[in-house]
Amino acid sequence: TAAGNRTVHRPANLAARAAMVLRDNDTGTLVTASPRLYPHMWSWDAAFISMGLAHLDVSRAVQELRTLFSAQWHDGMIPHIVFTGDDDYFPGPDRWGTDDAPQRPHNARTSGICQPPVHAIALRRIIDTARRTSEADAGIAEDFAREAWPALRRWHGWIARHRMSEACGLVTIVHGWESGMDNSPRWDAPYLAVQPDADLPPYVRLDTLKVDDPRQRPSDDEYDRYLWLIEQLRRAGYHPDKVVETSAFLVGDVFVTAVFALASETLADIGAELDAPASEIAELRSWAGRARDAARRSCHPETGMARDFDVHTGTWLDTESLAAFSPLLCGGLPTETEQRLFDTLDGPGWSGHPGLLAAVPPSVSPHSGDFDPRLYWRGPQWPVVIWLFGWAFEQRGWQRHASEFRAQGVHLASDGSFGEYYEPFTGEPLGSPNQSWTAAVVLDWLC
Ligand code: 9YW
Repeated sequence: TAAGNRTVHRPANLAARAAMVLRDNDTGTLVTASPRLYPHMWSWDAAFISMGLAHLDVSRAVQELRTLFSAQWHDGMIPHIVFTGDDDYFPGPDRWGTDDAPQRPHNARTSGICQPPVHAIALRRIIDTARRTSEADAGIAEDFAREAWPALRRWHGWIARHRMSEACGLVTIVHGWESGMDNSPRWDAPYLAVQPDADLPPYVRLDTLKVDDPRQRPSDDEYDRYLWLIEQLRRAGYHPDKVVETSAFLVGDVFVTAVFALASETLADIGAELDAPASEIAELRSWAGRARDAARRSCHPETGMARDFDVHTGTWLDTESLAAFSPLLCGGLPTETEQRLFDTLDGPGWSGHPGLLAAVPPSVSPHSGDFDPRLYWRGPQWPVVIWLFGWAFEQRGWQRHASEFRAQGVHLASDGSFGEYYEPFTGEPLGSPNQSWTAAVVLDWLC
């Protein structure tokens, strides 16, 4: 059936297509983030992908996380990319130059930064899905949870040890890519201080050759800054403390902070179910508490919107992006502030904008001067982020909001193309088609 010139698939058909995308992108041990644009494993993609896989095959789902965790650095960091043999992506492992870092894993080539820590949330979702299917599946998921517990604790410990900023309490990032929201206007001001010099080795971008319209991707000027930061990380030998000392980009990220709080609490709950040592569970809950407090303190005193913090300039960043709603993920706000944030989220600047095809928040408010409906993290809607907020709402008992996000998310993706991101007014899929994490969250919404 067609609505306007947009094809709309029925739920059963949409779920079958989503499953097909995950199968097609599966190399056996990992599902690539997308077939052409991203032929490798990305850290937070792998988490979302694994919970989609759980609806098809629980053993295959845990294998996905096992592959990712086997590339964990010796210091605990989970790297943002695990490279396959394919070299059709830039920057690849040679450009990252991680082979000389003493903490790198020896069985995989990886990038040298991280991404939002959503992995414990994926594990929770896999366990819950498996428990609904069969006792055997529940056993597979729970055994894996025991196996993965030390890796996940070390990962959260790495963040707590190296990235919880004394300046603002937020979890800091040393590259916009660590936020997962690469070219968000959130980072425009901090990137001004990233000034590549003549030492930046030359390079050729491949991403712009693989999308229909390169204007849907970050600009060349932005790429120079991204590559310059990699140069700095490389020179710091990827040593976690030296990286924080030397990076020209050092920002407290309120979204990563809220995800860390939510994931730490979720991991603690899993630990309690598995009879993990009480001290380890308490430690996770204390990290969650610190992160939640920091997210609360970031809120603008009048609007209640949460903010990032530029550590180098000591300033709060008031950008109207979806990250401003991050405390709704982890809780910790006074009821009144929380209600105000919800009203803003439902209002005409966000999900309630009358022009939207699907009533879910875009990455940037259409009322903002930074809004661009076709440009990556500067306006389009991203199904994975919608999934994350919807799941958190459900955990917190906000059923109406949770089911609204699910229904509208499915509506957005019902054309069956599994776009990387969507033009919010027309629902046109943008970036890469058959993006694995989009297929995974749609499958989860439908099952
Ligand atoms: C890139 C894989 C990744 C996501 C990021 C997204 C994009 C990679 O794709 O970054 O080369 O631009 O911004 O969040 O993990 O889907």
